Amino acid sequence: MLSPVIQHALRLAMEAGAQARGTTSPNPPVGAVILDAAGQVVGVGHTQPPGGPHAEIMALADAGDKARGGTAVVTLEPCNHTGRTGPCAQALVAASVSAVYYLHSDPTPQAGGGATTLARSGVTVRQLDAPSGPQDVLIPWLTAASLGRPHVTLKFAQSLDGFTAAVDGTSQWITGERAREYVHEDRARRDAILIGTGTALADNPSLTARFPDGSLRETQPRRVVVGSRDVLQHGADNLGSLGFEQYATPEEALAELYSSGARDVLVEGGAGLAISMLEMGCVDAVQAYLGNVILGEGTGVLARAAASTLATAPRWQRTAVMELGDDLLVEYRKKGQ
Ligand code: AOF
Ligand code: ZN
Repeated sequence: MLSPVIQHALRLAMEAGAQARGTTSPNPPVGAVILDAAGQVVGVGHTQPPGGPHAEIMALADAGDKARGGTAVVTLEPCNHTGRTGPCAQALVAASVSAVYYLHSDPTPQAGGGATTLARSGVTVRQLDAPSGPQDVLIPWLTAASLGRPHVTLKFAQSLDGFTAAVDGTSQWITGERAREYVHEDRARRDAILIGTGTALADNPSLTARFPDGSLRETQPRRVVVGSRDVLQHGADNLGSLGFEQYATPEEALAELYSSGARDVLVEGGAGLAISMLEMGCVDAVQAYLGNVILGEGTGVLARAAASTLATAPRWQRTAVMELGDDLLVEYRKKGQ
């Protein structure tokens, strides 16, 4: 059993990592905590934007001399390489830390192996059990690292009875204010937002992450349109305000996004792009917003069947339920991932 001190430090490290979401790609949003020899928290840090210090370096700087003989608790195995920054494993050894606990192994061939380096230097090293759930913000980066494409979350809003638009085509206000505010908070943490050309033309969205007063949040995702129609010429002019990228197919979009550093992307529809991503097997997580309205008839979330019969339809693993005013956000993850 994990001591309550380490458990508490892990929770703090995960919270620190969560603060870095949306600012670190292609690097992971890692969190680190340093405990002194008596088990007191003396340093906390998270990954800085690419090229900046890693989480351990921030936490060690925060701890200063108090790290000597202490313990580091990190959400990712400390790196073992000199990339844009130096190896964290060496920095922990140099600071005379005597134990390191980490949550996930670093799967990248360049940076992995820090645990072995630490152990060889006489540091006690132990991998912690991963608590799965929304608080584990490294999951998208880990998925992307193992698949060689960005982690994809499919987001949609639907009525209580499962429609994403009413019979007259109105779809914008299925959920209420609190849910919409959360969407913007969530957009700011993603590397990119993807929509199809149909949605770009129908909704003329700006795809920005805003505060309730309409002002822009500090970090903005890349705005991506998938499809070959010229959306600006046909009226999607709100996209023009902050600029956007366009790719002809979902495959091309994911490949280009990954190679240019995106690891965590959100697909916001419409029905055609959503089903394409599902059919490609590229949807890793689903965010279903459930609005407090009943429509009876209307448009479905997906443009065609995703499964023809229930018996063989893949089941998803629920990871979170959130109450947002009168609406719900339910999150699911692909099973076995
Ligand atoms: C850590 N702590 O906080 C992060 C790590 O180019 P660099 O030097 O910034 O290295 C990037 C790689 O380091 C990245 O791909 C991942 O494997 C690891 N990220 N490692 O020890 C951190 N962000
Ligand atoms: Zn590092």
